[in-house]
Amino acid sequence: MDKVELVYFDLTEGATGTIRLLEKYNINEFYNLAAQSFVDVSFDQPSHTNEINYIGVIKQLEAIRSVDKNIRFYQASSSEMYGKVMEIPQKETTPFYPRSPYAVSKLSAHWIVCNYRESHKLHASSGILFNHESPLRGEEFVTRKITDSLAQIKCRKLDTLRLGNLEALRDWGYAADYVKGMWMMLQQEKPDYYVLATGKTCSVREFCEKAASLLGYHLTWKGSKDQEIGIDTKTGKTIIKVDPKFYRPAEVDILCGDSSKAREVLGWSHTTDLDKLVEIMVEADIKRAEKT
Ligand code: F7E
Repeated sequence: MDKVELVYFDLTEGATGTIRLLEKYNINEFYNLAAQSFVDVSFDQPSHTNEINYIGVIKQLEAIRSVDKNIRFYQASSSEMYGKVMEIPQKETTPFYPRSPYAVSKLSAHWIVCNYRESHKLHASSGILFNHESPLRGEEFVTRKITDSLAQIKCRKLDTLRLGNLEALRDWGYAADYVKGMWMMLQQEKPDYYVLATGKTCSVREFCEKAASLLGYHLTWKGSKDQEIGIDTKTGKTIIKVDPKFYRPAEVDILCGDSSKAREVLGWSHTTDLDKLVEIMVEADIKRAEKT
């Protein structure tokens, strides 16, 4: 930690803020992971989302272009760009069909990075990362919301977990694997873009079942779509309720990535599968719930 220095920085500030930072710290690798990253919020805040996720990226690229074109840049592109998917699994050549202002802003940024790579010869790479999770994930995202809430229910600190669409399918991986992949991209002689994914997909419902089972629950589902409930068969207690307020105006039904290119060029592959990931998250959340 003594090698890390935290500084105040706002990527909407303008290229001059970044220029000062780049000059002061003599940076040689720049990882842009900053974003308005809540997909559902982007439907209500489309301009703000675009300002950060797209215009913010242009400002960083312009700063690098002025200070030192040898600074290597990583852009966090997103599997959300595939949206209403044109093929399964999705790879680098799959056409994009964004389904939210968030996804549109990420796609714009993806193309501007490609443009700076081609027109200004910047070493700018993008990782099209499928969902990557860990105990550090915010509770606004569904995996952490599930593991945290179920752990709290187990410790009698919460009554029920309310969720939206249980049928959405996601390719969930472990964030630590993906961070390594980002670094690998910037170690390449040539900049490029790569899909990082596990190649397996699982529904929100199945994720709930996996997490619940690790906590000693066995879920049975009852009721129609908008009023479905998840009951623990042993106790008969309702622990999950569907709440349509968490539905999105346009949903991404299925994401499943093919990271063959990353495997072949970078030598990257994931090391932690979904079952292990759920275990890591549940273990961390039960410890937290017991302490608080
Ligand atoms: O939703 C469904 C929801 O918010 C996953 C971001 O990091 O990964 C993330 O985007 C699915 C969706 O992640 C709830 O409708 C059901 O289908 O965890 P999420 P996301 O939207 O896939 C991508 C790669 C990014 O780039 C994003 O920045 O779960 N779902 N019930 C719910 N989702 C939430 N948040 N809350 C619910 O109660």
